[in-house]
Amino acid sequence: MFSLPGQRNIAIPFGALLLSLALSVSILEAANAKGPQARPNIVLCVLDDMDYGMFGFREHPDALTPTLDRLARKGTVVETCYMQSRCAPSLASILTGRLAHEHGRYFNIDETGLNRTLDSGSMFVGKLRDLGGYQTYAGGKWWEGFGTIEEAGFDAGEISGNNNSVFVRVDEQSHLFDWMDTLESENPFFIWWAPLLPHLPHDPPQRFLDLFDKNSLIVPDCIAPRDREIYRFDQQYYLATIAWVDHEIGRLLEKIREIGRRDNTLFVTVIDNGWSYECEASKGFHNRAAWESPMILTYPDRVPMRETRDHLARAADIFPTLLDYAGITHGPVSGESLLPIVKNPEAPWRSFLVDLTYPARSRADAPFLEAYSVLVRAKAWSYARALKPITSFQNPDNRIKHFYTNFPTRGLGEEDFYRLLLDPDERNSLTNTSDVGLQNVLLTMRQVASDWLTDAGYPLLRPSR
Ligand SMILES: [Ca+2]
Repeated sequence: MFSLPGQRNIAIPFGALLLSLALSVSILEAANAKGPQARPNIVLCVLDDMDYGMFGFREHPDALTPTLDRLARKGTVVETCYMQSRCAPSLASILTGRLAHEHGRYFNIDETGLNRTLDSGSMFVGKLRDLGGYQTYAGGKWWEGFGTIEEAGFDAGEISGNNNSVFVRVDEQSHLFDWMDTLESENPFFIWWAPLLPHLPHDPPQRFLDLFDKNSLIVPDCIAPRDREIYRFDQQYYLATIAWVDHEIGRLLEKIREIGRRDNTLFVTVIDNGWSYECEASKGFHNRAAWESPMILTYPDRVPMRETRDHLARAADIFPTLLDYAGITHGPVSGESLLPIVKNPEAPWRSFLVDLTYPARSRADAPFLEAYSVLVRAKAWSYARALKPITSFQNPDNRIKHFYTNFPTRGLGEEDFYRLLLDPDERNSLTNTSDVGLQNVLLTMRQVASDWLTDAGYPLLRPSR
């Protein structure tokens, strides 16, 4: 049995846990549904490149997120959802219920053709449309290798590739709202709501900048005196961009109310990957600031209000969760439906998760598929091991670098190990600890990582083109 000091001991044998992951099937909350009218409308809101701490409900000193705070109050917040460290593998895990080494979309920038194109039948959207009678819309970030969004399961949409979208940033959702006015009332709808916000460039309308007094923003101690002024400038624009997307989520909720569908709508919000001006490296690395998001679920009378869950969720859980609420069965995936723990926090659940961090860009001359590192996350602990030398020279166009943080470097085999209750920002690695208890935890994490790599068949051969 896998258990670690300082965390709730969930009695799931490791083998049984893997078996349950492999055989995950929908619990069919809505199994008694008599027809498509009984299924909930679903909105999946995917924020792009946001700091997982910059919410009012997380008591960030300066963030203004009244809409998201209201959603958190009116629903359940799963506090720790591990996504991926970059957009492409994260979005594909959301869509397929699989991890990156299973779905094959590893890289944001793929000039060598190593990313696989997702099979349209592997994504939940088509199941909602074809099996659940959903009317489906894709807004914003969609770059999953498809020629058309119809093949992926959408009826309509306004999408972008890897560039600034019109959706929300420019059109204030007018295309989506016009589509919502045409919805058939007898059938549910699904909206993939993924504007490129609060992604760079941070160029919000002036009225959102005016919400913040640059000179009164809190500056973390880690910011050097010479950098404090530029930090305040950048942070004001980032905060204002977050306030902008929060405002647009509020407009979407108002539109759902206007068409009379709010009471039967499941609204799920996550971040695709981290991004921060603060003290830690984020996007692209194997730390919490890169991988972690809260997940906010609201569904009047169906998801508990003002509750939190400390269970470890992951991006791949979204696929079975949404289909579970929709009452649609599916084949085995690696994610697990969150519905049981949303209903009952005592329900059995995973006690750790493992994944790989990939570079931003594929490399033609690599004999194997490259991964920077393997990571293991338990409630109270995090661990990572470099699977290749990580240098600041890799992927120079996409390393995380701003005035404070360069992309971190690690030697081959170098480990990070943090006790999160005492060190939530992962600053003091305990890999050389002399404490026997901590050494035992480290040995366990190390073994979990090694066993997972063996099971996954690492090193992963390059897929054939
Ligand atoms: Ca992103």
